[in-house]
Amino acid sequence: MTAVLRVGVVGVGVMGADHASRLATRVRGASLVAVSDADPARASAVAARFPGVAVFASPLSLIASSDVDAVVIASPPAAHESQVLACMAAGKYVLCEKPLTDSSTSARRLLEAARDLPRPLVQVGFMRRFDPSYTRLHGLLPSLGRLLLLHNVHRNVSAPASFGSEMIVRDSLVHEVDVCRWLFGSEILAVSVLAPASSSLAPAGVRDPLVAVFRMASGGMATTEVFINSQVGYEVRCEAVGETGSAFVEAPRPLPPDFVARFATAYDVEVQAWVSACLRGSVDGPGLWDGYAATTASEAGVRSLQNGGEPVAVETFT
Ligand code: ISE
Repeated sequence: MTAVLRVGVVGVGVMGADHASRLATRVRGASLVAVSDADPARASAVAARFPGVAVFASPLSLIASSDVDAVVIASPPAAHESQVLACMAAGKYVLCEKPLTDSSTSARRLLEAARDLPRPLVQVGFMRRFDPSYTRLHGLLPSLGRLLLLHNVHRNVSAPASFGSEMIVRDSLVHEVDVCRWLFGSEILAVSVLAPASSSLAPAGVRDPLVAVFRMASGGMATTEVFINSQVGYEVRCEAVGETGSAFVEAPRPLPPDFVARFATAYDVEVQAWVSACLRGSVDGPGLWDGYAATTASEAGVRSLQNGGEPVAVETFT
């Protein structure tokens, strides 16, 4: 591997453009060399902001290029499977945005394809594991005694009408799915997603807020309120309750406007950790199993929401 990791970004919407900018300006050991997007004008606009960045007409040609050592995938989830497979086939490191894919069967195909690889290549973009306030909470857990409960709040200011209730589970709640698996150090056995009265400010037909309950294999339990049209600010909080104490991730005040602002440091640390690991010849952080487990739990959450909040078992293969 070269001393500088040449990175291409596939999908330069909000998150991909943000990653492109950090790779071009502040991640040590990385150089942004290529971008690609389903909207060529958007790709050209991002490339024009940084010198020497090539625009590829297709994601697969970017992935295949000998000028690209590693790939950040920030395209829509339905495109992830073929793009991650192409990266694995080319032996290239990947940082794939969450959710890993749009279905558990698709995520499972990725896990199976990875079995033939000499070493893991894929990190999944669960950036909260890199956020200083979450890593502090994770570090405090041993002092709280056995972890019994997590209480999470996840509020966005607003979302486009296309962001339906199912997407709230797959795209937003999936962060708490990962956080709970990570903090408990345990898989989720069953998910309930309940829909209280919806806000009249949510788009017609969208159940928002939602309340999720996760039953953990450890015996603990987690509650999460997700409210993506809360109108107020971007508010993410978490309280861990153990047998001998409790600890919090507080929301910064004033509330940041969105996740790009709130988790800016987390994204920086995440992408830096990924680049540094790639340069050492490995990947770090949440991997394909975490992406698969989270997608499977989200799918159970969608089924629960459709069934009036009944608990749905999370069935991962072993
Ligand atoms: C978005 O995709 C994210 O990943 C954010 O962290 C989350 O807060 C938001 O609800 C999602 O839509």
